[in-house]
Amino acid sequence: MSTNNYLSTLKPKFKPTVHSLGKIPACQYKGSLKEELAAGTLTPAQTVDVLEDMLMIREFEEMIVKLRSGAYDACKGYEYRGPTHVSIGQEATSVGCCAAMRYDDQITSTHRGHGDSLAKGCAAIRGMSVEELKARIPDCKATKRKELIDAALEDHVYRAIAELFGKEDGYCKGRGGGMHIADFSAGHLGANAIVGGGVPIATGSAISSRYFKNGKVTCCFAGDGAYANGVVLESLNWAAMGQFTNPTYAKEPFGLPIVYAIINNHYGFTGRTDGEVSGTATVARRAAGFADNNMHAEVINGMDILACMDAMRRAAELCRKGEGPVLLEFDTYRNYGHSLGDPRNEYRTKEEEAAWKALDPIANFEQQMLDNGCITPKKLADLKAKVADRNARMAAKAAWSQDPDPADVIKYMYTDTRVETVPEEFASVKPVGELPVIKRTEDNQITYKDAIKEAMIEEMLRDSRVVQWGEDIAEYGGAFKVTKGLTEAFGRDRVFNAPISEACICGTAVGASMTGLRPVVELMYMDFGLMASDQISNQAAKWHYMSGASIEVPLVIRASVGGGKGYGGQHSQTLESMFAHIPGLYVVYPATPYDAKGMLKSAIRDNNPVLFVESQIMYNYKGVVPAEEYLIPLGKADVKRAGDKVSIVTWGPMLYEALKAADMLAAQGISAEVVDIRSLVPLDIETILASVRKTGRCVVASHCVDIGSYTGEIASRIMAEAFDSLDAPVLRVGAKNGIAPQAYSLEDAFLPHDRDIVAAVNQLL
Ligand SMILES: Cc1ncc(C[n+]2csc(CCOP(=O)(O)OP(=O)(O)O)c2C)c(N)n1
Repeated sequence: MSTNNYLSTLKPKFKPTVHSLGKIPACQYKGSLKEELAAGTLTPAQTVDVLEDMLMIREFEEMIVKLRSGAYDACKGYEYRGPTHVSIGQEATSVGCCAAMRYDDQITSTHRGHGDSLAKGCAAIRGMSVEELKARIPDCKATKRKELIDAALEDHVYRAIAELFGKEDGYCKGRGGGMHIADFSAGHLGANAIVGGGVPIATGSAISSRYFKNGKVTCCFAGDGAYANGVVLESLNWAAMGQFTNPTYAKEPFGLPIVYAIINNHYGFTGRTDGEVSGTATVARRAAGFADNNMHAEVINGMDILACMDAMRRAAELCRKGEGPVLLEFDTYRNYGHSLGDPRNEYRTKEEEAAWKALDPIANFEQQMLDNGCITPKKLADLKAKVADRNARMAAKAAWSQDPDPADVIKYMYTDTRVETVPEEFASVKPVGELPVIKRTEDNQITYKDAIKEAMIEEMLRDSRVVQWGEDIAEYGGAFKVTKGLTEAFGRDRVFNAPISEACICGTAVGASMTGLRPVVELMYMDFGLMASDQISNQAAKWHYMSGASIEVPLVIRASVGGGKGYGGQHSQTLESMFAHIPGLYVVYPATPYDAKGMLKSAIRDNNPVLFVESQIMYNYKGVVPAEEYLIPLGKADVKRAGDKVSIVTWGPMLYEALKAADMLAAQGISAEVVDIRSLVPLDIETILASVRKTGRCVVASHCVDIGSYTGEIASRIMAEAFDSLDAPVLRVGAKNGIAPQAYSLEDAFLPHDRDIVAAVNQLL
């Protein structure tokens, strides 16, 4: 094995000193439209564009307000059902940020994200080439750029309203709705209804940009309320970690190209961030806790589009130079309440609202445009009429457009694609060091752990998009040494240490996988997956469906189960049943070294998110594993032992108990068939049913605690689909409905054994 290139010596430093937290500038923009025009940073035509975009957003959200009271004439009779989180008052921030970025840069947004979505789409469309525009709106016959842009903007409003209305023509085919709207073709990586949920995703997309060196910046919009949430703070820590910039670790130091754009409208749902539910006067001060340069933090007047554009321009430039991450706090206001059901009077005053309304970002910018000759009063009136008319026509068209077919309710849950052929640019992988040697016995046996490592080596050699992160997985090789040697072989850009943040380990993988990487991430113990349950269950599992299949999330989460080692209640749980309950995820649990290698390779090539469960007690189990390439498809059970009197259906380490039980039953003259399902989702129910139809009796066994176990799901399907073949009810064997204890005597009593399976079979017979 090659030596570790990444070692540096830590010296004790106990000299008395005082750490300075530095300064965070606020509202320093001193420019004016006149100066921007004179400097050429803005042209009169661009001012019209950004004004049009702000008007489009205002019109869109006022439509929602009017729809609620039945006062929107354009689609009279249409009843809007859905959330009403409007961002009226915040338009300068959305449009200013998006207009100041490159058109192919990326954003993530929030439940209050109509403004961000519309702004990003507009900015992307305005930056597209004629060819890109034609590809976006193939039915449009126009050829001139200006006409194509107008048509694309109209289509943009239409598809955004259609999504809000839950229509098939919407950006996400009505599966996402306004709170989960996304348009990946315009760099919009999704709005998120989980407060803070999109922040690690944005961070992951910046990992992709850094890795691919594509110059893209991600702007992560999130509210002030979100900055109380753990996963958001964990994301800041992640983005700022030294590993990306410290030459000890980074061959080419380059900070993550991400701008955390805090939309500080001063309220969470109703809780006031400054002075009530946080202890700092500015949210931007959070940055001081994560990076010695305060992440270049600034507070910006978010009511002034010029200040927003100026800040975002500078921030994106820093990111493109490798000096990210950057944190910008946009001080702004939401004129309405949390939603239209919120009357606001319990927690804020009319005076306050009036003071902010006087700073209305649209009215003020219009005035500056008039003052500086960017627009005439007549042209301004025409522009407003054009925007209102376009929105109204598109709303009417959307309201009466086609609803998704109820028969398609679970269409798009999974994708059936995988990487059959690696594109050439990713296929020629040269390791940067020696590959770890996998030790084989004379009869070609290797350990389960090495089988996993061999799969990873093969897949990393095959496809440079396969990258890994997890706690301590670099030189140390992970808590169980599964990744030992991979950093030396492939470099720190491809195998790096994660901070202790399971939510970010999984959440960044989601963002990275949406933007071209194929991450394989490690959860040291499956129990810690609960820390990441939002990112696994609400994000990884749902984005393919919620986006109407416009994005795939090809990632693998390797989760290691500690049960059976005397590690007690928080390091021993077998939780695959819980995750199998979440539609959108694949959940697999191979039990043999042969299956582990073949299935991990399939998981890495698959374009669905896969939870790949491993067991620590099996890591040193040996089995014959060909050194050559082979794949085992996900969702295929394997009959590990044939029999005809009873079926034992199982997975994971319980397979070994089932095989011992089958031996014990054979001694009693009972022939047991052992079916290893290998994959919970997708489940190969046919192989199970075929076995049960042959034997007429079945015991389903696993290490999961019985209550809510997937064994119950399998038992109920057998009873529903093979009832006529059954000679007895299906029985289940699992761990006791308790908490894994540390004491050996107790853990032994807690976990299910061969004897429990034998007892169940005897009961059946
Ligand atoms: C994790 C989570 N907790 C609570 C909620 C309910 N909720 C929706 S919006 C919101 C307030 C969010 O405040 P902020 O991030 O400042 O955004 P704003 O609504 O002000 O735009 C809350 C508590 C949620 N959607 N997600």
